[in-house]
Amino acid sequence: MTDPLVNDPTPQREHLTELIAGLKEKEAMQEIFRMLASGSKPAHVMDCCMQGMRDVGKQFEKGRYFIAALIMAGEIMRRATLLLEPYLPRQTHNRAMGVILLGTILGDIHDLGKNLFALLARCEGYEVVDLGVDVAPERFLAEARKIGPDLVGISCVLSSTLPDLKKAVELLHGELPKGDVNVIIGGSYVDENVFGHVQADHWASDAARGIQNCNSIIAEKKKISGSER
Ligand code: B12
Repeated sequence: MTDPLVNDPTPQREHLTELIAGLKEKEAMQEIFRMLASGSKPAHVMDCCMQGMRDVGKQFEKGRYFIAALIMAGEIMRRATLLLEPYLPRQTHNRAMGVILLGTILGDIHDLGKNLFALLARCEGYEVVDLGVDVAPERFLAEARKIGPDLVGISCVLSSTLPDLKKAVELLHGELPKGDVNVIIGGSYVDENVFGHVQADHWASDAARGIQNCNSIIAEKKKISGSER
């Protein structure tokens, strides 16, 4: 069976992408309604939105868009996520799948990707404790000690935050009992190189893959604790 959250690797460029790239908020919302009503998968609609957001970023880099455009794009994406939410499949477990402590790293106030990951994680049955944005490495550690999560998810979009991302992972690995907590990092700045540099346990290029990783980590944890009994 195909996973409704994971998309085809090469989605076509759609009208919705153009609308978001052009910051056409009203038309973009209408297009999302139209796509969902005509049976498009939520994951596909989300991919179109993400592509539009990347285009906004490129225009900003080229100096064709300014900060106001980033703010508008952020608002469009927030509304798009609200429209998509009712269409996401929800798991109903008696017990939570596990607990994820989540936040965006210090210095970074981007939260749309983190919120999307939190939304998908809750749909999957996880309990998510969201610390918000601009979270210091020490706070990740203090909250992890208090809550005892199965996983810590850290979102990172800005390159300037790399030292704090590394510090957060080091603190969590160094100060908590070995193997207690798995750290998963994500966000548009995170790639294989960043992952290697900060030495987190897992990384994901998008939220849906992040959830798949979390499921594998939890399944592995359950296998280990079962064989230790
Ligand atoms: C919208 C936006 C903003 C909005 C954010 C609004 C908000 N509430 O989040 C505002 C206006 C605040 C903003 C500000 C800035 N921004 Co900005 N912004 C963007 C933009 C256009 C879109 C980001 C976005 O929301 N994408 C949609 C979400 C859904 O995607 P995402 O974050 O990648 O998340 C997905 C995955 O990465 C993953 N994921 C995310 N987190 C996690 C966590 C885990 C655990 C997992 C598993 C997965 C995961 O799941 C998500 C869904 O698949 C990007 C362009 C881009 N290419 O991304 C620039 C961009 C990120 N911004 C940029 C910059 C430079 C800035 C500013 C410094 C601009 C300025 N001069 O002030 C400030 C920094 C403010 C700060 N201190 O954080 C640069 C960053 C460059 C870099 N690598 O350092 C970018 C790339 C634009 C560019 N090309 O230059 N920005």
